[in-house]
Amino acid sequence: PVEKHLKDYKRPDFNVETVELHVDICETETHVTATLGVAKSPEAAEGAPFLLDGKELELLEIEVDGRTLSEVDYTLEGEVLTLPGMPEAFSLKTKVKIHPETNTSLEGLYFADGTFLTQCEAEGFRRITFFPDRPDVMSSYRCTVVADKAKYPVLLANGNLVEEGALADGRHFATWEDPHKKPSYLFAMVAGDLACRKDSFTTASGREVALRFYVDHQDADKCEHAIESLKKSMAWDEETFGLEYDLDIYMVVATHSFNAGAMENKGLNVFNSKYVLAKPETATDTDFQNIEGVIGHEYFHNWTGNRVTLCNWFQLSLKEGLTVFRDQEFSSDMGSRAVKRISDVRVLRAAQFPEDAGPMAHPIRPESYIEMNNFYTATVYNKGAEVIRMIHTFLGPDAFRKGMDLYFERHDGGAVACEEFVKAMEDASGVDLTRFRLWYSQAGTPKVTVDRAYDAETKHYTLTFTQAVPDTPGQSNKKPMQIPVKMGLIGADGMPIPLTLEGESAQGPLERVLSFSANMESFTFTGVEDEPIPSLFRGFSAPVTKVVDFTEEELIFLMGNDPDPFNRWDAAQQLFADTILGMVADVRDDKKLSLSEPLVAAVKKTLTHDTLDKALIAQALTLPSETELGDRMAHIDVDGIHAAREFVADTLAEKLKMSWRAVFEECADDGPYTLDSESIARRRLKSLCLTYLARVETPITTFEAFASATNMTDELAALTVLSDLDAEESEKAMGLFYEAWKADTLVLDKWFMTQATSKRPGTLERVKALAEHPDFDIKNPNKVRSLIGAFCQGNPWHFHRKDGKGYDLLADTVITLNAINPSIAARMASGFNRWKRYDEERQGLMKARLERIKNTENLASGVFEIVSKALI
Ligand code: DPP
Ligand code: ZN
Repeated sequence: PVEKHLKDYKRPDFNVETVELHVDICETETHVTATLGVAKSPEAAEGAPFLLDGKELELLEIEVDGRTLSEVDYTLEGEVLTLPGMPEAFSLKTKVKIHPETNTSLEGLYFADGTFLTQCEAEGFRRITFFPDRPDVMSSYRCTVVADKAKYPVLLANGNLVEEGALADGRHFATWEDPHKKPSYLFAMVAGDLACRKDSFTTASGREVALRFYVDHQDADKCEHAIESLKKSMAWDEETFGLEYDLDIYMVVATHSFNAGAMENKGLNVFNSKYVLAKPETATDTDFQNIEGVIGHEYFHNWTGNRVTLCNWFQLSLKEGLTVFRDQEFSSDMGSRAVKRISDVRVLRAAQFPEDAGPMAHPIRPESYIEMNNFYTATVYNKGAEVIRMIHTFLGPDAFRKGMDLYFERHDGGAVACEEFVKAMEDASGVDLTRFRLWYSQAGTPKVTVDRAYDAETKHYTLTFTQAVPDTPGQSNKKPMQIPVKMGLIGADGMPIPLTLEGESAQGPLERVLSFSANMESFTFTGVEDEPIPSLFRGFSAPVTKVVDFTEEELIFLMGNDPDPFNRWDAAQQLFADTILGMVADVRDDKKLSLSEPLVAAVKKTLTHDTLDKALIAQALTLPSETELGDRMAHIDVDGIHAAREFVADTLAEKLKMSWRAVFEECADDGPYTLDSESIARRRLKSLCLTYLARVETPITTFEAFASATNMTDELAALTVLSDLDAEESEKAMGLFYEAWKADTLVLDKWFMTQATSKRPGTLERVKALAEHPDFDIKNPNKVRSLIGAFCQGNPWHFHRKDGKGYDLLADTVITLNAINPSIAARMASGFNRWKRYDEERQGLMKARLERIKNTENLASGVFEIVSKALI
């Protein structure tokens, strides 16, 4: 496999101005005729050939300007078609045969669950026709889809419908035209028998946009929330960024067979059905929130990604980091900002921090890749969004908006790099972002250590920050980053203290953003009457790990007094993590464990607080996961962490039994299900109480909660709690749940996942049995993620069994998937990425599995990239 490098990037020698596609779908083969209007670029080198990508295509015909080429006129080697000696401008026509009906990779044109559909990002278009399949080639598309009318009554492609009609033999066609130039990765087409839910949206300038949601007929009653979310997204982008939609129609197609979450194809989004379909009986509060977020995300791409696109794939974060930032802001405005921030940071810590500390660590703008699909990562997406957020923090909302306006003014219709975005922000605001740019080129999570010093005599308080950016593969001796530290100081009375820096004459504000960009830097505050407690990195103002020598008492103080809700939560998490990790050594030495009284009291105080947002209470009192705790240890002690965490949970359950019960009752509600923040918060806190209560009450009470649930949020919460219990009620509930929902594939994913993440003994054996269940399908990525993915990523204690059988399951799955769906295989293979963090015995077991995968015949390049990097 070849590695591609950012430093080798050159603009294309040939541009394709127009693309005319004719896609003739038959049951056992599909013919694609493409007519490309090509023009040589003025910068092209003398004699440069025209290069086109093609994968698994059977070339039937090839013509230039109406003349059929013979085999001496071109070469077709591997996945590249080379045409030498082309004129300045010409028309190229190719006809190829492809097989969507047997395409299990779910890239290019594929057939799944009765529908033909496409996924072209990043490099899927080359599986449909020969094309310079790179994002800096932008063209106008006209696409005609032909298929059997009875079987596939719905025929769609990007843009506007310009013609449709019947053909001989019961076939029909539809021609779509997209007036906006776009890169090939945004092409989409669909042929299927789908229900259509219609709505419309009137833009700020008064244009009416038709909204169309295409779903399976049986799912037609589950689109309401997605449609409302789309309308909210459209209005939000107009209000927040002055951005309107630009076509007369916006289509969304839902499929159960999809590699990723969703895809922003121009005017024709394709969605994983889990991010479209919902009603209270089948979807949880989290599902509803995710739908709103993903619908928003794909809609926002229309400007950040489609109108302004990428010049090459190394720049992926230009569209993804920015669009994640936009969807996070949208969700924050629709619900609770603090709760949204906490859940985003949880994701970052659970997925991105480990990635940044592992063999695949890369900057948000990677410098090389073997398989682009492997770089749709938490780093590019989530850390990328944090980088945009830091620019927002440094500039403030008004200057940030000016920067966005300038970015669109300069680059609308273009294919650009991350640099263009940073430059626009800099030019619009006058803020120098020179050092800040290191966030684009340096990988690794900076570790910031904070030392505190109070001088009672001078009333000076000094914070000294030290940063270390760890070495990552291919990068060492890094430069210090520019880090925004949003902070405040809190007095013993819980009141904020004015922040006057040394040398300032006027009294400072109560909160400020320090810019820390050296290896070590001190900030001295004057006029501080008594020693304060600092609240640092408020709202998680930078994607770093902070090390502050807070005592238990100080963390409890912050948990109860910090005016920043994010930091209250973070203090609670730090307190739990310190406590649990502090016990791991005692577990190893078989010592008796005990939980501190002040901690128990602090938990009780938070739990029974009568003015705090219930959602924040629930978040604060959710213990850090075993994975997250492991990540805080240099050498992960799987069994020690499990035992210590269970002990803390059991003890809190026992000691605060009455409170959990009282709050549980208080949160109960028999009214109809509503999706407002308050109701969501109430259900969340109720579920948390249930998890603690199940540790001390009989399984019958949990079963009753399950049986009496009237919505999926409560039902799944109870089922999840039951799934951990080694009791007959657990089996009984699983059986009832299956019987009730066996016709709904998305609900069955929850059934698989709940069993895969269970703490009960024998979970691995059950997962293996479930992989043989008639409702499991290795070809369906949602099923693979729900069962095998959930087990390997979300159940560390069982996955890391000492007999290596968990590892065997993962290796076997990767090898099977390698031949079916390489992109999902690669993703699964990354489950071994942290292998060096475990004890020697486990390291040996995982290494052997990695080697077994590496030695598989016909290993896909993406899987090769993951396992070979892991083995270095
Ligand atoms: N571009 C897509 C998204 O993130 C990824 N498939 O929305
Ligand atoms: Zn995206």
